[in-house]
Amino acid sequence: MQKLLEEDIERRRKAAEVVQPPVQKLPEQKEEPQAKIEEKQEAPVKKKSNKLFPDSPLFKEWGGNLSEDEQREAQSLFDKYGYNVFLSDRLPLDRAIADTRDKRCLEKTYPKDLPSIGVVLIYLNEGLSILKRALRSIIDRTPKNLLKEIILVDDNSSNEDLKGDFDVYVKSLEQQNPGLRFTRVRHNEQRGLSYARASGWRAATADVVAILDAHIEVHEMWAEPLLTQIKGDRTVVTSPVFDKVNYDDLTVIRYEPAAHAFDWALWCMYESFSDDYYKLMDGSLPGKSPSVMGILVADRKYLGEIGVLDEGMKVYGGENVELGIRVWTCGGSIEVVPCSRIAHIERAHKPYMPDLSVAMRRNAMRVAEVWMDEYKHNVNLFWNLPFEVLHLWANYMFVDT
Ligand SMILES: [Mn+2]
Repeated sequence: MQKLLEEDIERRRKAAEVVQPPVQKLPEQKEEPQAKIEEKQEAPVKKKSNKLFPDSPLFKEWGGNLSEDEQREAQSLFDKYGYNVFLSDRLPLDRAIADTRDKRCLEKTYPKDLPSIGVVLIYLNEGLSILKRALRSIIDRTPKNLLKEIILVDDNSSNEDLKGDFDVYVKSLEQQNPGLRFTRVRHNEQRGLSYARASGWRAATADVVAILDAHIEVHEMWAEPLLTQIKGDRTVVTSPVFDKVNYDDLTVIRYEPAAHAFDWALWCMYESFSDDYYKLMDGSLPGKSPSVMGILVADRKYLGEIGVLDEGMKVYGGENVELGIRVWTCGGSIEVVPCSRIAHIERAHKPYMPDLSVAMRRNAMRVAEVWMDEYKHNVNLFWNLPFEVLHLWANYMFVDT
C-alpha cells in the first residue's frame, strides 16, 4: 500500500512535470521536419560515431551527428543541468522563436500608458548561456518605456561562471541600456523558490513585478497583454501561457492556454477553463485560474498588501498553490492571459535536489495547515500521512529491539 501510494505520487509528480493541457496535440510535428533536414545536411560531412549513451534521454532524438568527445561533453553538461547546455552554448542568444499566439492576438491594441514593469529572474546554478538568453529576450522583447528594471536573484549558486563571466555580461548590458536598472540579489545560503521570489519582490520598484524562472525566453509582446489586465484591475494576478522548450533539442512546442489548477496533493496541473469561458469562443481572451504554475506578474504593491508569498515554504513545490489560495481568499483573482507567451524549458531533472517529494510533501502539509481547515485531512490522506507515521513507528520499534 505504502509502495503503491509512493509510486502514485511519483507518477503524478512526473506527469505534472511534463503535463500537457487537455485541448492540444498539434505542435510536436511542427518543429521536427527542420531538425531532420539539418541531420541530413550534416550527415555526409561527419563520420558516424558510436552512440555512447544510448539510454540517455538527451540522445533519444538529438545528437546523432556528434563525435564521441562531443557526446561525452554534452552528456556531462546534461547531467549537471538537466537540459542541453551543449546545444544552448551554440545557439544565438537572440535566436528567433516561433510566434505561438492565437491570430486574434495580433489584431489587439493595448493602452499607451501602461504601468512600468520590473522583471525578477530567480536562478540557482542555471546554465550561463540559458540565463543570458533569458535576459536578451526580455530586453529585446519588452518595450523600453515599460521595462524599468531587471532584478537577478541568485539563490546561492556555486558555479564559477555565474560569478565572473556572468558579472561581465550583466555589466555590458548595463552599459548598452543606460535607462534600465539592474539589481543583483545574492543569497549566501540556498533559501528556496518562495523566499527567493519574495526577496526579488522586495528589491523591485516598478509598478508591476514579473517573477520569472531564469530558463525562459519571452515572446514578442509578452508584457503588454499582462500589464493591460493589471491596469484594468490591480487585484488581478496574471500568468502568461507557457510554451514548452524541449530539454534536448531546445525547440519550442506550443501549448494551448489552460487554467492552472491543483489536486489534493496540492500539486499544480493544467485544467480546462470554466464552461463560460469556452462559450465565448475566443481563445485569445484571458481566463480565470485557481492558481499559477509558478511564474506570476502582479501589481507590486497589491502583492505586498496580501503578504507576497509564504517564505516558510522550502525548496520547491506548493508555493504557487499557496499563492493561488492567498490571492482568491484575499479578494483578488488569477488570470491566464493567452496573448502573453513565455517559452520555458522543462528540465529532465532538477540538479539542485534529486528527490523533491520530501519538500513537496512538507510544503503541502504547511498549506493545508494554514489555509484548509477541515479539508486539510484530504491533503494528509493524499500524502499518506497516517501510514507514514505508523511506518516510522514500526521501524523505530524494530531497530530499537
Ligand atoms: Mn521552471
